[in-house]
Amino acid sequence: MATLDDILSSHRTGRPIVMGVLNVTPDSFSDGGRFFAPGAAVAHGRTMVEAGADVLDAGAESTRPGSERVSPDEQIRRLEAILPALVGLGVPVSIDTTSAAVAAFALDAGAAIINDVSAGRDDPALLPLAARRGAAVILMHMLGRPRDMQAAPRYDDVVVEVRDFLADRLDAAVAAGVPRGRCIVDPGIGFGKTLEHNLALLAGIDALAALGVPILVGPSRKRFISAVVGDTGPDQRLGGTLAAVCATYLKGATLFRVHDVAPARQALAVLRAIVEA
Ligand code: HH2
Repeated sequence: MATLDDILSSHRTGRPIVMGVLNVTPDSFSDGGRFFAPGAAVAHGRTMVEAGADVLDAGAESTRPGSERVSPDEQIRRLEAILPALVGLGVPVSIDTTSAAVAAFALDAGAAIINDVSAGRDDPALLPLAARRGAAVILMHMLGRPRDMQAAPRYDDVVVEVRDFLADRLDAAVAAGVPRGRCIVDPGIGFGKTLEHNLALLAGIDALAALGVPILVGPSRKRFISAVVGDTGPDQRLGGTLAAVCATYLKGATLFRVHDVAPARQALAVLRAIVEA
């Protein structure tokens, strides 16, 4: 079982960290509605911990392409029934939100990490909150907003632009008082990116290592997989998910946000054994 310190030093130790996705939403792209009821959500969290999740990422707002915003009050309403029980499972809990009010509520309930897909741009109070509360922060790249991000994403050099964006957001976090050692970066697979952009980022993930903080990737069940292999439903994308997890681990990513914890854990255990042989 990994501690928060294990997670934050994983880029130095090479320890692969599996983050299990828990969407408490009616509309998430791959598992919308399945874990909306509190009992089902907590049971799924327990199943993921038993399967080897090092951290659970709970979110109450879908960020799938085209999704609409969920108010902070409604996010808190969805989370209050489950967060204490999730924290009680004994692994660090991360809160997937761009709202400082929701993050503050989750930290009060025992969450340790704020996963902000806007990297502190949506709510100016979020990074100062993380600083005050000593929380770790995941800073993710996104071009545009979920409602319109897939309209026509354009980059001159996607790897360089994502790296520079994340360097700027790291500076913003540090300026707000969050120690660099409590930050994690994420290229934001599928957030304002075409297939070519996603593949270039997965292939070039080592360019982010120069930032000197752990790298998280979230390829799980995403649409780029069917863009490669032909149309498949989200729950038919495990093979593609594992390919992206393994390829990026070999290039320095150490945190993997996945829906299918046991297969990811097994793939990473074997991959690490091969690397160390
Ligand atoms: N992807 C999703 C949501 N949050 N957070 C980070 N840091 N990185 C990601 O790649 C990422 C994320 C989208 O996946 P999911 O939670 O399964 O779907 P939805 O946003 O529809 O709830």
